Amino acid sequence: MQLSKTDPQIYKLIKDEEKRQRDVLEMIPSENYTSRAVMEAMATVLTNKYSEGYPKKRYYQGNRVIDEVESLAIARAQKLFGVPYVNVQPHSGSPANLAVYVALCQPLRDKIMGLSLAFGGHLTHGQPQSATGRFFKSTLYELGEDGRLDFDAIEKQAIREKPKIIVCGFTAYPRTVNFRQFAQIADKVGAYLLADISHITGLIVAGAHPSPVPYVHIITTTTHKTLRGPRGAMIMVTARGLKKDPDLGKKIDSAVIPGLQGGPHDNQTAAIAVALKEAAAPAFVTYGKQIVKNAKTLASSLLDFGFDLVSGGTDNHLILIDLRNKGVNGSIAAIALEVANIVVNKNGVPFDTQPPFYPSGIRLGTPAITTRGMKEPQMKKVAGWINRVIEEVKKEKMPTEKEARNEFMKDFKSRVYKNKNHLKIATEVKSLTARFPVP
Ligand code: DSN
Repeated sequence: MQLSKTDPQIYKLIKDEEKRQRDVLEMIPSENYTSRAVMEAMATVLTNKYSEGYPKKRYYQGNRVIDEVESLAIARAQKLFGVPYVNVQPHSGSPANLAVYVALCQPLRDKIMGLSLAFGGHLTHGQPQSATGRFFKSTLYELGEDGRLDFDAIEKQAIREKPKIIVCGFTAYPRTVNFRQFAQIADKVGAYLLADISHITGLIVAGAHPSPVPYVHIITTTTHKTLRGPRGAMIMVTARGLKKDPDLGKKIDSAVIPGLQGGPHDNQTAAIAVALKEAAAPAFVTYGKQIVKNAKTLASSLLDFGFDLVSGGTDNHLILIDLRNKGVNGSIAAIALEVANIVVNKNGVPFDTQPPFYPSGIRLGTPAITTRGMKEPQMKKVAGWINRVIEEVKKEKMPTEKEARNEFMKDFKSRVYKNKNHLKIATEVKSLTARFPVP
């Protein structure tokens, strides 16, 4: 490999990361392992090209081949999702969402209504810390006490707040999203309905989650989560969207470029096209369904160990554990689990009494370990390991949030890093992951 000679430092770091990804149980629900073919498309001469504009309407010469790449990616997405319009250029999910707001909303006047980050929404669904909540007005909805969408409350809020766009789509919601109910509310108040399906795209393609296509106007998705493509994003407009606004596609194209971006990343576009072809193959249906079977098995084993799962379980690829009944903080649990080679997120839970930096829960999912071929028997093992780690962590006095931010944490962490229980589990995990190769 040329890189090992020209830049041995970076080469070594890449190899180290390759090993880390191979050794651990990668259970962050937004992560996955792309295929070799996707990575090959990423690492090509397509990275050398500029192609501002759209196929056949470019501001740069020399785009004969790139036009074909982008048109192919668009055609594959249109067919896979059954939508008339697709833009494959957003560099990632956040710019894709911003592009939709730029296309449809007047700054500081029109309102976006999305789920609050603290309840499993995303920064770009109108959070005040994000440009989407600073450049536009926003109103954030919350979940009900059962950890599920409360459509009565959402409807009342929509009638009161009159949003221009309602966002349905979440980063930490373990249940099926009822797009039809959202559509009824959006129609009642005349709002555009945007489904950000980033987390569940692969499940939708596999038929393991209902599709939003018959109900919403616009869909955004990243391409690297359950869809298993490269980092990137797409914006789609449905037939229903074009019926509401025949210019919707054109408005979104203009919002992406010249509104927000210059040139697309053409190597990324090619890799998205490859991922879409892979997702259209019958094996992907089996994959998507297995993600859900694995998550359900993991959830029921965790319940058997007395874990408190937000909403009581899962219908999709992810599980949110409220660790308060175990007396363990989510950040501390995530650190200890990583020592045991189990990689998850610390995460807030609905009605969390702790701040986001030091939240009460962890979020974990099955997309990446399912890509490795793991099935139900392995999920039961994983639940057992998680339980053993948490039982050990329970013996520690939890740092306060203030301690977690200062020197005290160094000592605490060094104890966790040397914990014999966690290290023993790390070895057991490694002997399992060694049997399930990454692509
Ligand atoms: N970072 C993604 C996630 O982990 O859910 C959302 O952008």
